[in-house]
Order: sequence, then C-alpha cells, then structure tokens
Amino acid sequence: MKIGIICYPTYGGSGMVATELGLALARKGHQVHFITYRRPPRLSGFHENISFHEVTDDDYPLFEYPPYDTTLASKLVEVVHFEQLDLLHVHYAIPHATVAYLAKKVLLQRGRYIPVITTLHGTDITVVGNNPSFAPVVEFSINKSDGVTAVSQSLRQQTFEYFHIQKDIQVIYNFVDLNRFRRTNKEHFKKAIAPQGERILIHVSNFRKVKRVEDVLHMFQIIHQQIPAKLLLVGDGPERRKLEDLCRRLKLCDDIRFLGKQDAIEEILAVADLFVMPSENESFGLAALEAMACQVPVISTNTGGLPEINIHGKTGFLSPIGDVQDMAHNALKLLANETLLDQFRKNALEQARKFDINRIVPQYEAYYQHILDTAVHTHNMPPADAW
Ligand code: GMT
Repeated sequence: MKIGIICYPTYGGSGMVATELGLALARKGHQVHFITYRRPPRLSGFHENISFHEVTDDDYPLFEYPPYDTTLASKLVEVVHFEQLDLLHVHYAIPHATVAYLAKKVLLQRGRYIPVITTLHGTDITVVGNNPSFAPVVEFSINKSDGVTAVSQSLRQQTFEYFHIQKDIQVIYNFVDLNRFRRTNKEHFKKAIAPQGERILIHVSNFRKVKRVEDVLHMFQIIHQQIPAKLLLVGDGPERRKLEDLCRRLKLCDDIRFLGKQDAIEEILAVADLFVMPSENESFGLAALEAMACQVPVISTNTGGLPEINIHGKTGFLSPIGDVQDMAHNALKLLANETLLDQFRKNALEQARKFDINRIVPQYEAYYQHILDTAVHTHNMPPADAW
C-alpha cells in the first residue's frame, strides 16, 4: 500500500506512535510518506520505502499566524496526486482530521477519492478537542473520516460521550518494540545514579499540567523519608521550572535528577525499580508500556486507559488522581519486598507482550484494507494508478 502519515513531529506520544507505525509498515514493504512540518525525532536514517515531505510556510507579512492548515492541505493534495497514495492516516484529530477532509474534497473535485483514517490519541479528545473553541470542528471532522481508531477502550468511550459520533471507532492499542525496550544490564549507569544501592524511581513525560508531575515529587518525598531512594525525571515541558522550584522547597535536589529530553529512554528504564505516572488524564500511557517492557512495574492513577494496561496488584498499582499517600504506600510495598518486586517485574513484561508491535501493526494493516475495500464499494473509488 502507499500510505500518507500525518502527525506532529514532536516528542508527544502521538508523533512517536505515528513514526514507529510508519517505520514498521515500511519494513513490511509498504510505501510510507510522512507529511509534516519537521522530520519526526524517531525518523532518522534512510529507508527505501520511506519519504518525508516537509510542509513549509511562506513568510508573507500579512500573516500574523501562518496558515499551516492551508499549506498542509495543499501539500496533501500534491502528495496524494503525484505519489498516487492509497490512503491518508492522520494522527491527532486537531487539525489533521480537518485538514485531511479539506484535501479530500479538493481531490474529489478532481475526480479522485482518497480515504482518510483518523487516529484519536487522547488530549485531542479529552483536553483540547473538548474545548468549545475546537469541539464542533473536531466532531465534524471525526464524522467525515472514512475510518476512526482510538488507542484504548476508554478513549473510544469518552469520544462517544463528548461528541455525537455517527460511526464506529475501532480500538487499536499503542504498541512497543520488545527488541528495543527490554531490560539490559546497565550496572555502571546504575552505580552512577545510585552509588549506595538506593532504589530508583522514574517518571517520563512532556511535563504538561495533565501529567501532574508535582505528585511524583510529593510521593517521592514520602518514600524518601522511609527508604534511601533516587528519582529520575525524564522529559521537558511547560511545568519544568515550577517543578525545579518545588524540588528545592522540598529539599530533595540531591536525590532528584532532571535528565531532560532523552532518545535512548530504554537505557534509563533499564536501571529503574518503579515507573510513576500520576496523570490526570491518560488515554493509554505509552511511556508506562515502554517501562513495563523493560520490566519496570508502574505506580499510576486509575484514569482513562491506564487500567487497561497497568493491572492493579499484578503489574503495578492504581490510585485515585492526586492520592500521593496511596501511591507512596503502594510503591513502598514493592520497594521493601524484593520477591514481590521481582514477581511484578515478570508480570509487567508478560503484560507488555500483549502490546507487541508485531501484534498491533497487522491490526492497522487489516483496518487499512477494510477501509479501502469499503471505499471502493461505496465511492466507486478508482485505483490510484487510473488517476
Ligand atoms: O499528552 C501527551 O502525552 C502527548 C499525547 C499526544 O497525543 O501526543 O499523548 C497521547 O497519545 C499517546 C499515544 O497514543 C498516549 O499513549 C497518551 O496516553 C496520550 N496522552 C494523554 O492522553 C494525556
């Protein structure tokens, strides 16, 4: 198949999933065209089945806000036409589902039907999409997509609750590459982080409000009072300065390290004892899955899709949002009992295997085929090479 992938080329989960999906599809022989304003971070190196089409804005003085939606739509029309794409797969509804609809209409006028699949990732529904400044357009664009997927049952459910959706939404979970995310021996690194054999907790996110990173610090404070421990904070984002202040106020700076954005997360996860995800909203929690694949049990909230991946009392524990006492209590239960921690480590890996990339990518391929078959029937879509 010839597939166009549209995503945010940032460190956010939706961009990561879109890039890893495109890479996996290319390895399987599909031709993948990434269309976005910058090369996504995980899209490095050359692959014969991958092309990258950069969307560039013309810097015209009239535009206080460069009209990215228009330039992206024009680029989609161009790429679909010249590369003879079979379908467009857009990640994150805003504005991608809307822009794809516009491109579809332009192409239709030229006699070409291009099916569009929209994958909902989370905040495009639960935080941003739900906001009245976007809601009517988000609802319209989802309904106009040929196919819609969501990354968890919970997100599917929430989409139906928040919007009037007139079509089915297929759940296709996030996935993990178990060859990359696995526990490896990083003793030297562990010694550098925790020279006295302290327990190591880790949090990875984009430090947005929705992640409640301050709860990680408060929970760590409780743990730190009971056992020797270190905390690694990986990622960066708008809340970082406040968190650094809080760290100073709590007098924990000697035992908390801000590592910033990191590419080789698996190497850091390899030394961790527990992963902490106290999010207010989390449609899936890809970072938690990657931790589980590295045999790191998860202390998380019970929000959104988290209970679908983190099994309470087996792969980690779930707590109500903001209940740092409960999170610390659960963490201490595991950190103080090596046998129990070991069992949870094994369970975490076992659970992560259910989301193996080799299981999930074929679900996308099957869904693409289903949407293409439907489009051929309902829209009398001519094959791409007849255009
Ligand atoms: O806010 C983020 O974590 C980034 C956001 C995104 O769309 O870039 O992540 C969402 O998509 C990920 C991939 O599908 C999910 O694993 C995350 O749970 C989800 N984040 C939230 O729902 C907060």
